[in-house]
Amino acid sequence: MDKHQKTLFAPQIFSVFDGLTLMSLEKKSVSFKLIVLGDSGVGKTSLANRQCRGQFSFQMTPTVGTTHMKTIVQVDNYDVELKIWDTAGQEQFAALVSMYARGANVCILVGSYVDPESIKNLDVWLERLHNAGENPPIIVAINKTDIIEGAPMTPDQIREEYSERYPNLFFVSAKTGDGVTELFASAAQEALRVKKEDDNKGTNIDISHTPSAPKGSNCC
Ligand SMILES: Nc1nc2c(ncn2[C@@H]2O[C@H](COP(=O)(O)OP(=O)(O)O)[C@@H](O)[C@H]2O)c(=O)[nH]1
Ligand SMILES: [Mg+2]
Repeated sequence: MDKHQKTLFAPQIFSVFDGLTLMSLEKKSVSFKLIVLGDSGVGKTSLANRQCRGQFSFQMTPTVGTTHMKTIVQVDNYDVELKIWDTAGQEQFAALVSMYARGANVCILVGSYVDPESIKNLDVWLERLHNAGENPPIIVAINKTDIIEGAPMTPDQIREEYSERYPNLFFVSAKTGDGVTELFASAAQEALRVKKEDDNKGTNIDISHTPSAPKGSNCC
């Protein structure tokens, strides 16, 4: 190869290499519907507030109807947007679960560490979800773990009883923020996993390939 050929060749190699590098580094964006279910007062709204706004308050006004918050979680080379559908957990709302849960990509079931009844009721909420014909991946959050006094079961006891049924089990506190990032990261990961499985099955699902969203905020 003479000198002239070398100079012609090199830029071609680099342009192919650059193209491949850019393709593999390209960020993808995807958006999911996340629903939060559980008894009233367990901290569903507080967990969404902690994740989306970095805030916590003891003076929560009970959620009426549904509210929406958004958070963006990075999973691999995806910006995963979670649209959080937060709703009241009152019994009278249970009849509306089917409307609320329609098309949910992932569900966080919330129980309170200091309210064993609310943990037992995780099964009830799951049944309502299934009765509504929805079968999204489930993540369980046992919230209020900052309250040590009055907790009837230890985390180990809860794990022993529930982790077989609910392998994605997180102990969290909306008050201190403990475990909350991991909780929503797991929700994003599960939703993405299921979506990729569906894509591989050839289901027609819209994942938009867009450039990276601005970094720095995981907030609404
Ligand atoms: N100590 C403590 N209190 C919490 C926590 N999360 C929520 N709360 C309180 O529990 C009450 C009910 O919370 P809320 O988010 O409205 O529950 P929701 O009805 O499930 O949406 C409020 O007074 C919250 O401040 C937590 O992690 N620790
Ligand atoms: Mg609420």
